[in-house]
Amino acid sequence: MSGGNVATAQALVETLRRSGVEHVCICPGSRSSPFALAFAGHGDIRTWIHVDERSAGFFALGLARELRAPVAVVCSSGTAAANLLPAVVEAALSRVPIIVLTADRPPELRDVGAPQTIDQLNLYGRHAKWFMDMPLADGSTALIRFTSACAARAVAVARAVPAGPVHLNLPVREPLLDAGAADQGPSYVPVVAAGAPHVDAGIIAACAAQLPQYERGVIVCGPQNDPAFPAAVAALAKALGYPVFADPLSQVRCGSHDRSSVVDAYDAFLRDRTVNEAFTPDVVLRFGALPTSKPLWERLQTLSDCPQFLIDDAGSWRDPLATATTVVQADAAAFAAALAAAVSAAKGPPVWRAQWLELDRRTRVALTDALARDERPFDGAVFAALADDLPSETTLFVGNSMPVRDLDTFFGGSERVLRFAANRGANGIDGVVSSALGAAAAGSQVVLVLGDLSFYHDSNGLLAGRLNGIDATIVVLNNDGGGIFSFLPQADVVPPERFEQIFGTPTGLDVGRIAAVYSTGFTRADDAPAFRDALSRALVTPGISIIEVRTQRPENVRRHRAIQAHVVAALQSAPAMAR
Ligand SMILES: Cc1ncc(C[n+]2csc(CCOP(=O)(O)OP(=O)(O)O)c2C)c(N)n1
Ligand SMILES: [Mg+2]
Repeated sequence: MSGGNVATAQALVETLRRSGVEHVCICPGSRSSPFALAFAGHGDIRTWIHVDERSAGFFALGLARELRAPVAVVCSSGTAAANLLPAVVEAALSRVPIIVLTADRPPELRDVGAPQTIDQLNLYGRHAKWFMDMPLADGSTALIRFTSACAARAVAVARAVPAGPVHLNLPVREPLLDAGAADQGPSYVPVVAAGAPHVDAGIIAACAAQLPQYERGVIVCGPQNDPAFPAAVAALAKALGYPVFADPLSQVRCGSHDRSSVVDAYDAFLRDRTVNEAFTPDVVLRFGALPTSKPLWERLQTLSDCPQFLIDDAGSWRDPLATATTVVQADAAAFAAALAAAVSAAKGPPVWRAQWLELDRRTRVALTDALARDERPFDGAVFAALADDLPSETTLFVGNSMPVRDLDTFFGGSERVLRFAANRGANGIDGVVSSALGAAAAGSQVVLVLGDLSFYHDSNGLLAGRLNGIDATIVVLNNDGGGIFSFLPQADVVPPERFEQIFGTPTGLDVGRIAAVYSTGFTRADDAPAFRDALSRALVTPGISIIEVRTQRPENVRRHRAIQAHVVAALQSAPAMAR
């Protein structure tokens, strides 16, 4: 039957669009032609062109996370599809809805040595929430209806809590494009009705009765991507009288919500032994993923007698510390808002909350003071400058390794509406450039800060800037290798030359030349004023602007330790903790 491929592709694309997919990343290839053309010809779907599938996957992920909506990716058969695996893994773990559409050969060409043909069935294994090997198109009404149903279902599954990636494998028989096929539009588009998050009233009543009994509580907010969450958790903190230890990626540190309970310098003050020991809450309420700060989660792990509530989406279990004594499976924002309303009459003793807020203030002053003592380029100073200078409505995207940790330590809260993002599902150093450019494609002003190896790993992603006209600022913290390893015990036991070879891995790459290859802007900033100047210019310059800050790995370790020593000394004079 003729017209099958084109009509089926058009039904698929139209149903995806009507189900909420407004963006697609398309990678070149022949086998995927019907789908690529159906997307590109659809007037109401934004198309983003990528050559490298690995970058395309991460771009889709960054875009979908920023939009909080599903994004599709289309690629050809073979290793093209295999290159999407890292992004699928990250999307699964960081709960981002992406719809992966891989073209494939028809069944008679599988496993018989046909070119560009690999086994694509369940290619992403359990990392995909749903997989369907679609039937070959035959132009029949029955198969077109089935295709539409699968497209609607794919979006529904990707969105369903916890969100994640789905995979449709699309075999296409030649001729790929049936001659003369006209766009008829689908006659059948199922609509999925998904309800708003609902929190069980019984659970709220039980928590509302129990929690006010604990005077010294603490709320810990890990990575979260729900705009409704900060205000809800602020209301809960106020109602209970608890401080909120907020990871930057929780979106609670910065914004126009009530931040009067927010503590953001805990990563530094919990490294002080006396303070650490004094941190003995009666109860912990933990929301979302595990916070970045190792001193915080290590301390939570030692609080074995303390009830710890973990509030996370139904069907998930993010408790690697195995400290949760009660797991509440609920939408975080809805739970916090409902509980805040239910305990609104209660009030904790002000001294407990106040003393952590005061310690927080003193720690931030000590950190600022320590940074001011040395003007030489330092990763922490970059984040402190960003905390001062980033305009409202900016998304700060950070790479894994040291950047996400330095963000945690050195980026204090503010009233500015800032969003924070990182690929913290699998913590890869791959795909960071593409994910950040994907976030920029959502229309946000994006500043990305990442290490030199992470930059190298996804420098292919920079092409998206030229192909798709994206504006973004990229700050490369260039310490010529993996700086994080110098903080690990390996650094003390492995001989220096072997350490450099295996862990340091200096590449000697010239960031300026990479920038030139991709025709991006480039500035090297050698001190804080030069950085601030470069940043302010980059923020108003169209296209991609790269700012390189060169630092030294061993020196970086010394600076971190000196700053920590300064904080500890400054806190010695802090008033005694309540216990
Ligand atoms: C895809 C991937 N490969 C390897 C690692 C292990 N890894 C973690 S941090 C790191 C070094 C990163 O170096 P860079 O981006 O320069 O940041 P720095 O450590 O210097 O801050 C490596 C190789 C990883 N997380 N992801
Ligand atoms: Mg590095």
